[in-house]
Amino acid sequence: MKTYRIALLPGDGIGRDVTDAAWAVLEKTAGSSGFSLEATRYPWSCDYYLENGSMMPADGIETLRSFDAILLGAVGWPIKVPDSVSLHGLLLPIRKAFVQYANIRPHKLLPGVQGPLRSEGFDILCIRENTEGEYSGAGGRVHQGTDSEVAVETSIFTRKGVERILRFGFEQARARRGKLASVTKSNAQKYSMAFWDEITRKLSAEYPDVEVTSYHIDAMTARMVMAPESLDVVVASNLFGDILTDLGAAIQGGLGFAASANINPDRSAPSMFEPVHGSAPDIAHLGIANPVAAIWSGAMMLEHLGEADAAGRVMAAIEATTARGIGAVPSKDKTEAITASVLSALD
Ligand code: GGG
Repeated sequence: MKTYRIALLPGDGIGRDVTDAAWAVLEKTAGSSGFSLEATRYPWSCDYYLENGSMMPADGIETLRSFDAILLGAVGWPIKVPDSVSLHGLLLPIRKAFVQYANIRPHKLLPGVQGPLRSEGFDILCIRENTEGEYSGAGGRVHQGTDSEVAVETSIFTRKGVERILRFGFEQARARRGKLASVTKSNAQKYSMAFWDEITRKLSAEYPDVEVTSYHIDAMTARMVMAPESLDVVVASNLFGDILTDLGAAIQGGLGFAASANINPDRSAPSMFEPVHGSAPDIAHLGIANPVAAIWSGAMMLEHLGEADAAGRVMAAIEATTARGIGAVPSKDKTEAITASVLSALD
């Protein structure tokens, strides 16, 4: 029997609650699908930082490299560790080291979930550049604490990085409804984002079957609210993609429904799967976090591992659950009840 080795990084806050839920569903699915999953759990988190002075050990990346995939909960607990330290200490280094340059985030309404919009028939695949851009971490501060203090942070856009994420987007659009929206702010950011637009135009010649439209980020935020059904694949930079996909989560009913996959398309290193939401310290360990986004992320992991039938079974179990109204309304049902319903829908 095939066994997949999975690194589990529950992280902080509700990350721990929803990872347990997702793992229960994945294990049961594997058991009835002819493969097995073997989890190795790592406690890397803000608590780990307080004890050890870093978010993960010095050989953390090398430890993770041997796994088939990584399932992560959430990172951050700002009263313990500044958010910039926890993010740049765990999530971002993993994405960069494993060249997980495509962050895929689907936005659509699950059955029974009431979104805030009039339009219900949308199905958007946001693809966020995940290794460079505004989250490159290049910058510094001088004259700290004085009136002359200066903070500089440089966004880095490389031809290789922009071309590969756009190409990934074109391929996804080709496999879906054939429409690609490329998002920048190139009227204001006249070097980096004009460069992105230029590469979009160049690649569009290679994909004559894909209808390409370039949007400014401000226009795209309005479009996602006013006419989400007009969108198919949306490709954006690291920062813009991060922001747009919280908006995407909002139109699909809330952050508890937004799943994501950090993909290494070349498969030269493990990919990582995580709900879009953060650690939500205010509701951590109260048993009320919605595990749907984490379970859906787990389904994306199975799909990536080549277990498409099992992934489809998990999605069907999620849909059967929300269609019955369980987990469909934010904060109404307990984590345990939603998980139990998904588990029983797998029978
Ligand atoms: N579950 C992912 C998580 O912990 N998100 C918190 C966050 O702020 N992430 C920033 C990012 O995805 O770049």
